Amino acid sequence: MTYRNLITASALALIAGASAASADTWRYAFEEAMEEVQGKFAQKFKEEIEANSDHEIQLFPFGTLGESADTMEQAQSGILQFVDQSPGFTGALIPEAQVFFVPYLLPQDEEQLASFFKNSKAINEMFPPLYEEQGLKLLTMFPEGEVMMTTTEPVTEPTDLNEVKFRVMTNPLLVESYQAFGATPTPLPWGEVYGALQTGIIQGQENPAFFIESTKMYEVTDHITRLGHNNFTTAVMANLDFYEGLGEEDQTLIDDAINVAFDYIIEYQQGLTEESLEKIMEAKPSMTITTLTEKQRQPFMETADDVEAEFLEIGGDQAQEILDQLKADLEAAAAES
Ligand code: 6CS
Repeated sequence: MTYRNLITASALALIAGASAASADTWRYAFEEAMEEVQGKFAQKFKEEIEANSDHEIQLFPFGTLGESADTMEQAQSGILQFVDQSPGFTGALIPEAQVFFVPYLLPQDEEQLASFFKNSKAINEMFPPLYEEQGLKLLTMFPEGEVMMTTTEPVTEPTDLNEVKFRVMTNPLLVESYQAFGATPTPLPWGEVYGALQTGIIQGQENPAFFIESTKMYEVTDHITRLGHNNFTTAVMANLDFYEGLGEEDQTLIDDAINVAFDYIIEYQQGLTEESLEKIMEAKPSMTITTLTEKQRQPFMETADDVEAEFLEIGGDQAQEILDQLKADLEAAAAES
């Protein structure tokens, strides 16, 4: 090799080295299994990032890094670059995020919901600074489906929840909401729910149909009740220092991948609730699925004002502004559809 070629080869090696150094590995944890909704979103995000850059995304499904409280700590400290966590758990950290547990606030119509999450000023403009105070960059929030109760005894009215120890996520307003429904709310991390139902420590829990099916909640409860009180909301965040330390190109890469994954997950969930309920009935034909009538829903709906008032008490400094904006956003989404 001539001296000149040697110099060129060394320069090329240096450039290759430099670009290899900027091909980073980013860690992303979520609260569900790989083939559940959060896992599907994460897989699409990974696919987009890896197709459009040299970066690699390492996915950590539920259980691999501990419970939700653990992954949140890891994301805040920068061990994880990305985390998916529901306000059901983040509500204790960001009081305003408890707003998602005012019953009957979110609509059931999936198109309306998708439009609300995509365009909401509360979600896209008011929540991000609140997450930033906790060292987190809020990237998106998305719905995961109608929340249903699964219980060991049938439920058609609040008195049926009397004495029922009902597992809820560790969110103070969710506790209030189940108290208002007449139950004895029992906040537990997800990993303890199956065992607690199996051993009779609790007699009920709530989740979307896909999760009731995939986590086999029907094995340890006998009745599903659809009271239309909520839709499961989740949020994807990045560690704030990590995100702010990136160049504009990488920030755009992440934002674009989030947008693609958002559209994908909305489409992925079309028909998922009914398919999941069918699978549950195939696996356990004795399971009952009861959709409460408007009249039966009435006493549950009547608790909403008190829970909303409680939100204004415990929902942080911006509770009122967030609630007002969220309602305006919901009205806009309803008008659009
Ligand atoms: O109930 C829970 O704790 C869990 N439910 C869902 C749908 N996703 C993750 C969360 O941990």
